[in-house]
Amino acid sequence: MKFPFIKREDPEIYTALVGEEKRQAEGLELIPSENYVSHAVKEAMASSLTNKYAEGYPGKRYYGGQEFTDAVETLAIERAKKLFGAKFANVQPLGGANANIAMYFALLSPGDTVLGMDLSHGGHLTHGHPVTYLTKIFNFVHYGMKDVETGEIDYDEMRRVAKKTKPKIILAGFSAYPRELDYAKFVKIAREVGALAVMDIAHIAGLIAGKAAKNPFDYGFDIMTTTTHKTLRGPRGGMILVRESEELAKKIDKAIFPGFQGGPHMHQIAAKAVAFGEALRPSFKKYAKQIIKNAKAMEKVFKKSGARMLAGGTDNHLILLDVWTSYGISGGEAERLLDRAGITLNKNAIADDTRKPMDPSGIRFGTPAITTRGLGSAESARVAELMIEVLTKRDDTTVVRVRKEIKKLAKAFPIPDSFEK
Ligand code: DSN
Repeated sequence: MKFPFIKREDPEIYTALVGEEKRQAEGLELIPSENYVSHAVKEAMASSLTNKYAEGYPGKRYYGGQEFTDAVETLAIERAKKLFGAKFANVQPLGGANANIAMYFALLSPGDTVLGMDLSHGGHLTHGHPVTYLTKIFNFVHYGMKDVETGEIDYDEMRRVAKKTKPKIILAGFSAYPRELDYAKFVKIAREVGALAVMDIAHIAGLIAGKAAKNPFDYGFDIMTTTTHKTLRGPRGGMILVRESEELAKKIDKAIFPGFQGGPHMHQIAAKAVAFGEALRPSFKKYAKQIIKNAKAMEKVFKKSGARMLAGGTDNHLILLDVWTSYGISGGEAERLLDRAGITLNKNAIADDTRKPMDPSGIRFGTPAITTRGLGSAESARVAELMIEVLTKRDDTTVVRVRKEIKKLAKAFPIPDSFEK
């Protein structure tokens, strides 16, 4: 039985936990930033390390009793460095937003400029959206796509803005963009204006670690920030990697602790170490490649049906489908319909969307979680066909029929407890 202690001690939470386990087991997860972790990762998260305070870093802590925390954090750091070809790693950020915020404060003074990707073209809130407090302190300017039908970034505009605004950081990375970036161009422009090249790899960290996508460090990027729970398939958390500068690494460490955080969440760091160990296995490379193959299989189905995808398709793990243009329904309605059919994804603005963020023109979905379950190209294509059926017919009979087929697929591909060596 799962959760025997919670069942006894807290029946209300028990009911919610069991409900969520069932929802995850019986439906298919297509939110591109979600995944399923191994039981080994879960065991680390549930370990007694949650009881421990460990402010500081291995070998230099502010509390006693650090024999095992030091071993855990050192292993996490060493594995992260190996995975990403970094000289330094800070594994303490509590999440991706924290990692980005600390990175800005480590590298910038108030009023300094950051040139990042426009949120409406796929960037992230922490890349300088006016709703964040970051914009009260730093000056964010943006670049975007030259052509939303191909996804090509406007590098000429990036250079022009960079020369005019003299940013201290040129930031690459996204949470809703389906193409690979031209990293050499980013670095060239950064060097021309004396900026640091930083990439937020949160979405594609697993693709990079699994060598299914290019590594920005190979092109001279200085720093990468990331979450650890998306394609990388670790526990919820963040991380900052520095390619080679010890001076930058020291600034980052200081910004994380004592700058922004207190006691590191050692149970999460242990889980990060376990997940990084899994990502170093040969099977992780297969998984990373298959994520892209599965996304391509879905792309093919949508392309054939004449649907409009942002950038015309995908090079990575995610697709942005313009359901408003393709099927005449809003992203919100599509999200709800597909949820009822057992397919979980999220509504998402399509570049330069004229609809509101709470009910935009598109949906965003991806293949990391279904790939972890073992679905291949044929099954991914079938999921895309079922999505089209729901989005075009929209009646209860279709929704119920598709839900049944999704449940069958989910049963045939259960969430794994562990991964191949
Ligand atoms: N919430 C994450 C995502 O879904 O992409 C980004 O922070």
